[in-house]
Amino acid sequence: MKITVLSGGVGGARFTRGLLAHLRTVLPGAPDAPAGTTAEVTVVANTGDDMWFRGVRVCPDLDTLMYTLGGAVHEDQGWGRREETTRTSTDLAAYGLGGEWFTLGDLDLATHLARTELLRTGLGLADVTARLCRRWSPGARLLPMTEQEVETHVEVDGPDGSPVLLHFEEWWVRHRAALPARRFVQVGLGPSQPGPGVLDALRDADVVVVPPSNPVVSVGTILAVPGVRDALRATRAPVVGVSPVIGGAPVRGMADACLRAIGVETSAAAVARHYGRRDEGGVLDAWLLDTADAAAAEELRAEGWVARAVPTLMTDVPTTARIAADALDLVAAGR
Ligand code: GDP
Ligand code: FO1
Ligand code: CA
Repeated sequence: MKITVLSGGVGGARFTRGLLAHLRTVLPGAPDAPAGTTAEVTVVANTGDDMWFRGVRVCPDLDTLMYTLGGAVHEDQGWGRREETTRTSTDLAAYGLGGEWFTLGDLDLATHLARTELLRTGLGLADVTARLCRRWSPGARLLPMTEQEVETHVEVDGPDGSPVLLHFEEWWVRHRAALPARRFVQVGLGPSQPGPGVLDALRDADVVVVPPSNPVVSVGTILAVPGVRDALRATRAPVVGVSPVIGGAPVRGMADACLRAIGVETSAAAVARHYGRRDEGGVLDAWLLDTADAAAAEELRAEGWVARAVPTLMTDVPTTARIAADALDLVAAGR
């Protein structure tokens, strides 16, 4: 079975880790494995958060995926390396170059240096990512949504009221998404193309999962790459989404600020309607949401959605494996 996941950073990475754990229980050799079961997971990752910083290329969502699936992530933080130190960034700050709001950990820096060196040899980001993943064996194929430099910027009010564009990371990390966003702009999107393997991964999938990732600046950015939304709409595979909103809150992070900027309410039903159903011009066939939103599930079903409410808090890997199993089960009937 081929499964393709469209992922941002922490939410998508944790979900995919659970998905892989679930698949290990149904693969050959596992106690309850149906004969001949194989699974191949491809993750199409958002690269809109990427930026050049201190001369190196930083790819937050790809690295969060790589570290989480490779067992190296800083678990409490959700991103970056476990047992990380920040001596280099602290020392750099003494030069007063600015940009001290963004910290590159000492171990994490090795990843950015390796990536930058490989990019400089002329390799594309897909090959570079595959090369970095050789070290971490994430158990899934990680594909950048595009190899071009598409970077999300946020338009905010400048001091004199005129619009100012900030890189997404500056808005998110430095300002904690507290500056009201007028809109998101994906700089470089127009001429960009899906990365190698992305369209094939959507076309050839048996199931596509939209995990509980930020619907605006993670999944929304992937869908905005020319050709991706159409490929998702055209795939024969069922597309199931998992709500990143529980009980009107984004669980962790500031995704509500992103939803507000595009005029979408922070609720599981509103996010489902924002993605839309494929039979109505959207991208989803089914929606898994939390038991806290059972009433919303009922409402969506009355509108014709395939929707189910289950516990969706990704507290640990076994619990997340259960969520992944529920997502696959929701669309299994049509497979
Ligand atoms: P980011 O790139 O690190 O912001 O990560 P993603 O875009 O992949 O996902 C972030 C979103 O995941 C958050 O805004 C939350 O809405 C959602 N999320 C995080 N943890 C959970 C969880 O345990 N359960 C659910 N349902 N959603 C979660
Ligand atoms: N998040 C922070 O809140 N502060 C940081 O200094 C920071 C540095 C950083 C470096 C590399 C990396 O891959 C991620 C990093 N993050 C940091 C997390 C991250 O950039 C954001 O949480 C996501 O991009 C939001 O989706
Ligand atoms: Ca992200």
